Amino acid sequence: LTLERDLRMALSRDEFSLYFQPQFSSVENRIVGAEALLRWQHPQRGLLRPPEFISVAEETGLIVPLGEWIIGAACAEAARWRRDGHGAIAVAVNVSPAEVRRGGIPAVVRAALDRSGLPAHLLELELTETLMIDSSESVLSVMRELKNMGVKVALDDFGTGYSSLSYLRRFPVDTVKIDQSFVHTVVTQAEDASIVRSVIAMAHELGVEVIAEGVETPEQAAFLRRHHCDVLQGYLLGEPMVADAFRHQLDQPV
Ligand code: G
Ligand code: G
Ligand code: MN
Ligand code: NA
Repeated sequence: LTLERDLRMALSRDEFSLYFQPQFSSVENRIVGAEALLRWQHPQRGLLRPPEFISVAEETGLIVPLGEWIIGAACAEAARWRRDGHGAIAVAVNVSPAEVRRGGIPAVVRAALDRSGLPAHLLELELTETLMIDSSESVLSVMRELKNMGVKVALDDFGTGYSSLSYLRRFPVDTVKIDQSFVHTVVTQAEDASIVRSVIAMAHELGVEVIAEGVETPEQAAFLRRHHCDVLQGYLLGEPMVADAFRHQLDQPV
């Protein structure tokens, strides 16, 4: 209850911020995007990560204004990278199932793009497979609206759901993000190596881009490059960082 009360005030008190984790092209080894990750600087509890408060935000409906803030802030930041002359750096935003089910996401995205001036193709929304288990018709129509705008859709935590492959067939997905649990064991477990190789090959046949998450070792990165994974993300390449630090990293020559 106190968390709910605090959450209600957090937006007006400007306590939320976005961290950015770099995403690298595996071929060129340069930054092609960043995943925005929400943080809450709680006045007493310190820096909180989404698992500590996002479910409360969903249950109370606060996820709607919060989600609006997140998408707006992410677009504004990515528009700034572009104005600073860094070329096409995309921003990926996590959207929770509750946000999509409540509707209104396409309008929120439209407003954020208009306000920021960010080209639609530089915004990617990360949806989870849990969203697609039920409510598939309404989810499908949201995805189509986003696609018509030119916004990209990524399937997050890919491979952890019941029927990941069927989602890929049914939904208009631009990108899959191979879940960390596969990436972490890709050089030690033959089965996971097979799964990752197959997912990459299959996604490419369907014209879907592949991002590997949770890349922590040079061996994992080498495996993924060898099997033509398009984009790498993980502590090896860069941790989530405050906006200033990410901009600073963009300024560095590779
Ligand atoms: O950095 P990490 O601890 O941020 O993220 C933990 C979890 O929180 C992940 O599952 C991630 O997808 C989720 N998450 C991070 N940022 C956001 C956000 O802005 N909105 C939503 N809905 N989830 C987020
Ligand atoms: O659910 P989602 O994939 O959006 O969550 C991403 C989460 O993974 C965030 O909490 C982020 O901080 C974390 N993360 C990012 N890179 C790595 C990594 O290399 N290793 C681990 N263990 N976690 C990571
Ligand atoms: Mn994500
Ligand atoms: Na993920």
